Amino acid sequence: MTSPRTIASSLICCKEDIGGKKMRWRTFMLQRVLSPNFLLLSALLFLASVTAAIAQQPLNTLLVDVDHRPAISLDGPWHYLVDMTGANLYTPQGEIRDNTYALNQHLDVSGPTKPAEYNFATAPTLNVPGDWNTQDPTLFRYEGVIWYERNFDFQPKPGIRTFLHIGAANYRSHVWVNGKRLCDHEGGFTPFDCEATQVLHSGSNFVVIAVDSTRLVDGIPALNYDWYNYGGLTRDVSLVAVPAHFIDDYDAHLVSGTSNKISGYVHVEGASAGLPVTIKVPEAHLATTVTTDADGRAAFDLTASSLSLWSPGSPKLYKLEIAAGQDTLNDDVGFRDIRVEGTHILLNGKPIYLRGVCVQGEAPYHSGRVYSEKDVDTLLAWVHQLHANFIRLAHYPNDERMLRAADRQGIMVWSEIPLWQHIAFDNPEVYTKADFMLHEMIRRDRDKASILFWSVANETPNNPTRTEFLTRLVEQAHALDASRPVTAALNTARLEGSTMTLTDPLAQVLDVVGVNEYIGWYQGEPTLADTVTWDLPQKPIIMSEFGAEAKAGNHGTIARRWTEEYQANVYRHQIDMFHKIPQLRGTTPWILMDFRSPTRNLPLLQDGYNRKGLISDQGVKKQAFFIMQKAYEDGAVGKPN
Ligand code: GCB
Repeated sequence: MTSPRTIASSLICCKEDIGGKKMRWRTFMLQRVLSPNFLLLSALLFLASVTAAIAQQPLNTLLVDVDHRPAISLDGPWHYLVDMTGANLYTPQGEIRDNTYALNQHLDVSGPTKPAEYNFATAPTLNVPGDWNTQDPTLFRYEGVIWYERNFDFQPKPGIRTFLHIGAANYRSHVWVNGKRLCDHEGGFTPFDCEATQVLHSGSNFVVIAVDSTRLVDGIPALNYDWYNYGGLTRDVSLVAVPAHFIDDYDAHLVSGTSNKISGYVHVEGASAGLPVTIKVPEAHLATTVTTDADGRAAFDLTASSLSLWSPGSPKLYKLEIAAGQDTLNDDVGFRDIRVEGTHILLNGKPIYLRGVCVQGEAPYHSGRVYSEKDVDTLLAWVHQLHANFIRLAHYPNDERMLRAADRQGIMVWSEIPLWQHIAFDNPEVYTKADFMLHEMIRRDRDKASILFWSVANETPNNPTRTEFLTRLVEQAHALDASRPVTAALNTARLEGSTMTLTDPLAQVLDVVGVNEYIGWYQGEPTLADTVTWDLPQKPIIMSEFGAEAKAGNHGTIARRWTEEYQANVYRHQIDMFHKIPQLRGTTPWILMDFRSPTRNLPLLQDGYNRKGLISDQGVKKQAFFIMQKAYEDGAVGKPN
């Protein structure tokens, strides 16, 4: 059943052109309070025509390439108040309150007229970015609402629009600036922007963000998942200044099958027909000027005399410069061609094998959400040491730093939305949310050459409702980005006799099929891998998960579960098995590093961590790491390329 809280949010969070290429966004901006009259009107409008109702809401655009724009960082200490019952955020019906926390920042708590029992100014602080669970021991297992607040000085400039950019907040967020409700957002791993131009003033301003990490039946992910529900403002927060009309979306990709043709588009928010847009790649001596159409969109084509194509061995990035009206935007982009031909994956026209590993966004050594260059560098250094060239970012879009680093370091990436196992596929609102998350992921990261595939889901049940839902989502991913293959990880292969057969119809709509299997851990003995044969679709296959748990330093015979020896033995048998799958084009063992999970509580062995890492959360490499490393190094798995 849909919770009232979620109905409220889905009513106000919509976008204009779900299927189209235009991709304009409306974060639900409520500068009006939810008065009964307003709610009634909204409901009537909604019933009459969702599209018409949405069209009347103010437009809010998702910014892209934010790390290349001038910005005022709002990272650092924010005051916080814990709202355990959510009573200050939600009405008893689950709607957002016209509440005082957001309005009354500076309280005279001892005065006669204000009986307030809270005060941000004297409240403790949490660091942003950062999850709250690892910053305050009393919040370690907290799931619920926390109110964040901070002051900032600001000087508005004429003709400049200012957006509050939130890199990610888990799971739902409600934003006020100077007491005015600006926007709300659902989804813990993608960015959102609230336009604050109208509410900012000279001098001291304040922002209040209520973040609710409560898991929802109709959330994505839903109630149960195998990673820690880190709550809070987990990624950077900033104020981003742009001119009145600005570049809010663009694409520049190598035309498939060529080595020197670039094609793309630029969209200028607020522009109409006839605005000149200049696109340059100076190092390749490329420049063109095109003009926007009535929707503010300008398509372009460029032909270079030659280009150094991006690849793991040569991760060449070019400076891309875009100018449109008053706005300029730079980016560092690689050009490469990724496509599927028969059972092959071709990078720049050549077949590749993806020597990969799955990676969770869990910080090495100190746990918590990854948000720093240091954490990213530690994780990617281990990926290189493994002789891997590919990471499956399971199960959600990572901090943008991870993708930038992958671009620079030549590591290829599978990027996924957190549609994990049991999702309310029969709920149309959940489809809308999934579609939003897919758009947000593609919009933020389409400029990253490292990303080879978009993944729409992990381990979903094989039934018609799920298949219809995900088929639509795959079509959507293709419509939004025709330059990348689409994948998903399936765990629906079944053992019949000695054959693992995958008949899941979802595989038919995927370009690349991910197969998760745990022979030797959840299924049979490790030696089952020796006798099993695979009946898989004639498409490129990636073994997107396999492995076993072991606590680093726990030793014993290969027959003893939880030991490094047992885990290593599972890997040996898996590696031998891979030779029996002719269309295997990649392997991503589960997982690079042990990670926190609420369901992994076996004392002395798990203690709150999923221990399938090749490396412990404290950076200790287990025997399986070296098995996989050798297999990748000497080509026992995947031919070096
Ligand atoms: C899976 C899931 C992954 C889990 C893993 C496990 O199949 O995709 O999220 O963490 O198995 O360790 O059980």
